[in-house]
Amino acid sequence: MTDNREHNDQSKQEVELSSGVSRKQFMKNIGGAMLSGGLLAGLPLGNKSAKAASASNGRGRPDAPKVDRVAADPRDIPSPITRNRPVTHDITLESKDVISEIEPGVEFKYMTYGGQVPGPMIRVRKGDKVNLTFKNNSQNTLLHNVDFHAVYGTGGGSKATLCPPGQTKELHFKLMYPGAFIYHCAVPKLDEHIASGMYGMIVVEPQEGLPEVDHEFYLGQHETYTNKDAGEKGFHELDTEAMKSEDPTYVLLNGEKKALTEERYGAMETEVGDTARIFMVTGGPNLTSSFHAIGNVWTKAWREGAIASEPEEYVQTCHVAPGSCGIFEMDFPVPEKSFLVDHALSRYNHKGMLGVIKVEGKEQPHIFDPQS
Ligand SMILES: [Cu+2]
Repeated sequence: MTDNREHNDQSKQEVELSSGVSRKQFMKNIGGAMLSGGLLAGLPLGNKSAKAASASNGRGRPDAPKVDRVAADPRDIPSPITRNRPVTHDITLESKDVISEIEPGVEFKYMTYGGQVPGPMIRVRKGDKVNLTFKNNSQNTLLHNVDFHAVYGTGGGSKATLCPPGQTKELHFKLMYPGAFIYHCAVPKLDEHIASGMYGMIVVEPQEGLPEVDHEFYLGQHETYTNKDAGEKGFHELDTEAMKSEDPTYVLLNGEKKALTEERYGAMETEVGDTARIFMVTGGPNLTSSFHAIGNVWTKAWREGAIASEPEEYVQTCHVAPGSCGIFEMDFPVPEKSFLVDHALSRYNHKGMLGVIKVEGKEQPHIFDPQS
């Protein structure tokens, strides 16, 4: 009886979470659909496009709902877990193809989980069970599925969830080990699907929970390969030749160029004296992030999201490999704008990879005194 009630309480939370995302996305789709249509025909081709056009398969601009934003809100994640008993979660994950902008004027067909990049963060506790419903939206055109690195079993569930458009599949699993893990699409052309945005994170908290912090932020890096130059206006198609050469057009944090900065949707905000935890997932499909906070340091770092291990302390730059995650804690002793970059810096300088944490508060000249 008690078990049942716990199950129901938790189910309700999860269902509200998933339907909230869907509702928000639905409204975006409606708004976007009214604004979209035939905007980009007839623009001149740059060097890269001219070259790529001759090799193009001629698909052109595909038909998918237009949305204004795919960048996941880094604060829109489930709360830390405080319970001390296992529960069962009913979780629905839906794949959605959408057209959106990598940067203003640059359209791309994203494949997503839940209409956002990275896909919704799932948060559970070691020992919990999940009843997963995977839905492939009926407006999609391709097979999709989910491979959870948090799960023991064939393909991390990718075979069990393989699903044509308009259908749903179910998978039941138990979380046997703690950590932060990627989930991603794993169909035969999996590199194309991940380069189009199909990845997210499942956090399996250890039974003792996570240390208390003032803020948590959810970030994902992936790179995409298009048939036009970065910044060239128009519809960009995925360029499989560039992908095979691992020569990306864009390297992106939360799916769009400089999404989490003041010039787009706003920086992440903290105050002097606060602490923050960053959940970082690298989708790839090919590039390893050299993740670094300019003007700051990872106070604690759990590489690979291996939260059962002791953290390393005061780490400057951490590799987050494709198909992996990192958990990083930060202190903010002085006011600043900390730039989160991939320290392979051409990815920041030329390919769009940047997020900003704004730290507000009183200057602390005994720690940092710029004398100006
Ligand atoms: Cu897929």
